[in-house]
Amino acid sequence: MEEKMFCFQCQEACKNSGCTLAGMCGKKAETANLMDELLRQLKLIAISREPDMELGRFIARSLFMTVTNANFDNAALDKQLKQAIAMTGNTAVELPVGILACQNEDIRSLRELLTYGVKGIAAYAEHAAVLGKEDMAIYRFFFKALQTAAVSENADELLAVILEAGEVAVKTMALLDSANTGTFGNPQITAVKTGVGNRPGILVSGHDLLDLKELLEQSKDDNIDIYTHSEMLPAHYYPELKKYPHLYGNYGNAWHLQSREFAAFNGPILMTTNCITPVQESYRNRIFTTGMAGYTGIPHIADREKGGMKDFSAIIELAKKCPPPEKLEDGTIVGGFAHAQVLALADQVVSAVKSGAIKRFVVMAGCDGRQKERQYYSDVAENLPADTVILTAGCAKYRYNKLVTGDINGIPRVLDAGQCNDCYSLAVIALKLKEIFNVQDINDLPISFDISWYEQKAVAVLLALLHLGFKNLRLGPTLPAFLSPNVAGILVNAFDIKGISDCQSDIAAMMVGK
Ligand code: SF4
Ligand code: SF3
Repeated sequence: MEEKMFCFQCQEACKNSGCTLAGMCGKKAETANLMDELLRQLKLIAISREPDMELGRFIARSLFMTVTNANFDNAALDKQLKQAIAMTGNTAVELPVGILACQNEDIRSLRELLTYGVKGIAAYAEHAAVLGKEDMAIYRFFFKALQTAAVSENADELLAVILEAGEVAVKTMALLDSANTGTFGNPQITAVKTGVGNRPGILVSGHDLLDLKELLEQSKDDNIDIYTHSEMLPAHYYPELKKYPHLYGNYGNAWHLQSREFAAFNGPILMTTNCITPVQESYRNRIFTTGMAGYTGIPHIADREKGGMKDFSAIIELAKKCPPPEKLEDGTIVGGFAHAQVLALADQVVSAVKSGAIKRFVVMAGCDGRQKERQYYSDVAENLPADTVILTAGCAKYRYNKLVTGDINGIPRVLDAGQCNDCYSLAVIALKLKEIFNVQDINDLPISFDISWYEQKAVAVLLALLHLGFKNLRLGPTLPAFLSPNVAGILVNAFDIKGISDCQSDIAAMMVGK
């Protein structure tokens, strides 16, 4: 059958090869092709224009729209494409459309690895920009990376820019960390309820904390509750958000269970970023998008005017007419272990390591997904010896954050730093431990990595970890389809990246630092 589209940017690419008729994520061919056009046009902007703040921000927002499960709205993509065409300067360069236009599979693989890393960085840069923090050096890198991904036929040159993307990813996550903590305070240890109250609720998903803050402010006198979903869970850890008594709790799990959980929620749902999945009839008339998220036929809350707030009144008014959420579970999740909080506990952590009470930290950060192979991550978490501590960030945590309980001398066995971008916090913690324990090589610390990935932010985080010198990472549940055998070989040789095997073998290997 003739291919209608080609996309292999996420872990759920069809047959771990590529989606060619429609996306496993629900992306239609028309949407995929619009995204290809948009990407081509962004590359032409990078080739034909000098970088500036306005163009940098436009590129960041446009790339964010093409991240997996962020935007399925063809009209919004078409509008963005038209703006991109208007912004493009004069150039004699003619670029073909689409990934497969590059015939050499290794060059294609390197170009796409770079492009996906930059998409992830762009999403984090946009989150920081929303909070007033922008860095021209990051935007300048977008130009360089897009130019290189567009035209370079040179594997060494592409590899060099891919490694630079890791450095820029660290810089961008640091910028976002300072934007988040500067605006909302440093995350604190917090127990978050997973049950429900008896008032109507609004469910907020995605990663945009400012959207949540403005919604909390606008709804504080309306006798309704606000719940977080998936990657919004860490909002509860921030002082400037947890101070609202009607921020009730967290509802449901990671993104891929949303169709069942949104149906049961009964009230309005706000998707602030990825990950939205095909909208079901049961909640079609009460789901909204905002920011770079979008979905055809679903109301979109407009951007804020400079200095103003978004207007969430339509969602709040709808909530008042809805029944309270149906109870899915009843318990608590403890989190808030970002770098400031963990470093405040540094003495406790160091003495637990020195006494042998903590034998090893296992970083199990990243994304969750629907493939049954991801049961591996629950199994690993559950079967890790009792003297290990799991460091996590991102929606991967839902595989085990209600499963693994208990503590080691008061230090919880699962330390949740926050959203996927808060992997930065995990790196800061590791670098601090390196200093405290006075080891030469960060890989000599008792830390293992068992990372799960799904979308392109995870690619940016992976490149960031490689830049920071971490080696010997496990990456699963499958290695990316966009890595050609040769490019995968380069990563394996240079960084000891490996796929996952079975739970018991991987645990045994990790416990001896392999
Ligand atoms: Fe397929 Fe993933 Fe691309 Fe969606 S984002 S079309 S699931 S590869
Ligand atoms: Fe999750 Fe989509 Fe990646 Fe932010 S919400 S980690 S998958």
